[in-house]
Amino acid sequence: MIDSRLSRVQLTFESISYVRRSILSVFPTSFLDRVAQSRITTFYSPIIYSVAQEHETYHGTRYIIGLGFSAISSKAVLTLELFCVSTSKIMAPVATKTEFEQVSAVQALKDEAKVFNPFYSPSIGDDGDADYKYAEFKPTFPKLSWPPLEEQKVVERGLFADSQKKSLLGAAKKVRHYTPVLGTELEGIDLRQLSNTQRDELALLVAERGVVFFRDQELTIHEQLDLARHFGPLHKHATTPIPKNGLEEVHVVYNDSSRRPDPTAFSKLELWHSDVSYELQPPSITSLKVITGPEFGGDTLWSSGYALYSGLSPGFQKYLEGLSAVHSAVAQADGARAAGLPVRREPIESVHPVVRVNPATGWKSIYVNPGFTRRIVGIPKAESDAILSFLFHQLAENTDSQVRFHWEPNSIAIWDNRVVVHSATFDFWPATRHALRATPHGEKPTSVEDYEKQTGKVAKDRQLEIWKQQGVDAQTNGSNPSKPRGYND
Ligand SMILES: O=C(O)CCC(=O)C(=O)O
Ligand SMILES: [Fe+2]
Repeated sequence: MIDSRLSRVQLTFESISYVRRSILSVFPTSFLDRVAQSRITTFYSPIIYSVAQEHETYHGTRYIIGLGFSAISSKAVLTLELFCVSTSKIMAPVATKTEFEQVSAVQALKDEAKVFNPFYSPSIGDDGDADYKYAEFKPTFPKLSWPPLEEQKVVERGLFADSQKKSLLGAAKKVRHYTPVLGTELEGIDLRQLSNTQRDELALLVAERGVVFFRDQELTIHEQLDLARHFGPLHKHATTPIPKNGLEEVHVVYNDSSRRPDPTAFSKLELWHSDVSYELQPPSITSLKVITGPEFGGDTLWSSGYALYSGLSPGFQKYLEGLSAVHSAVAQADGARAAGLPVRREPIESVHPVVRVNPATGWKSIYVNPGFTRRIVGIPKAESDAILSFLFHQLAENTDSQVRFHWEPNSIAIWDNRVVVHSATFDFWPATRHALRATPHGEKPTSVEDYEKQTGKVAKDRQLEIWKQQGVDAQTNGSNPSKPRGYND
């Protein structure tokens, strides 16, 4: 129903009562009469839009002013929007004016927005918003054709790092661990200024902590790509959008009010993934920078494959260490084609070890993910289904081994796709959220057996190593099966 959004102003107020006073001082009472006044004083839902007034300014066109309110704890955000709606599109017949006035702007937005499955990164119409600060980074899907990827040389930078990471951690104002298992924020670091020594230490820190966060990062996408190149040759995604400026190594994440997540099209479980794990050399130290984001919502979660491994019984760990699984790009490519989008490189399927060893840490991690892992090979299908389902649910449901990050514009997360899976949230529609990813290839995933043969070292369980360092004499899981189980209360 909305032909175009003419303008949008967002103001943040210290309190809700101040919003009310401001509205009263700006708008005539006749205007406010049309807005449900009770809503202004008592709104509980995060966003309430009310269509407030209409004008017939010129032939066939109505202007509608939409008022949006959102409340975040003690702060209040007021959004004023001017929509342009052509009368031909307004539901006919319009029974009464009162009825028309009750059409909420949210409904209008819903009618207008395409629903989408976020897993397939569908196309987005160009809204001609050339004034948008990051217009050159909006998504596009050029019809390109790339050959299959060949084996690439990767040098593990984490192996060059000092184990104490003094150069990097010493430069940080604060090192803030989010959970014992994963997620660390470094404050006071400017990623543009890192020396190669600090970059190597960052590689090791990310391999250890799974994901590392930075805020207020001014680095450009070119600088972000340069940093990624330090860790490995850059990956180009076969189906997801690149920015309009043509940088083929950049994966664009973009959603705005014109598209709304379709809850019937995907499950939260399948959204958990490790990026492009179907590649022969899936990514290692990957970065995502949010350039535009909602004030609240749009968080991303990561879940630790090290912790998943550590939480299993020794017999099951050993069993999984001998298995491999198929990771497939086929569904992603099919989804792109079904949406009428180009597939720039033919989809592939790769077989990777179910337990892989991170070469920087020597720690073992479960390497399967709901997004792309389809089948454990060499065992009955039913057994594969049951094991994968169990592992997927552990990744998605074990909140003790997850971390959740709330982004601000210029936040950057750098994660090790070899040892964590991640999942975005889609709770922020109709706000705009825009992010850019740089993705270096890692090594071909290494099984425990191959790692131990190649390095002469014994691959380790992260949790046991940490307990050992702390002097804790911990029993391995399931070593005392006769112990009675506790109950919830
Ligand atoms: O939007 C996000 O937070 C993450 C999207 C994603 O999975 C990715 O870019 O790898
Ligand atoms: Fe991802």
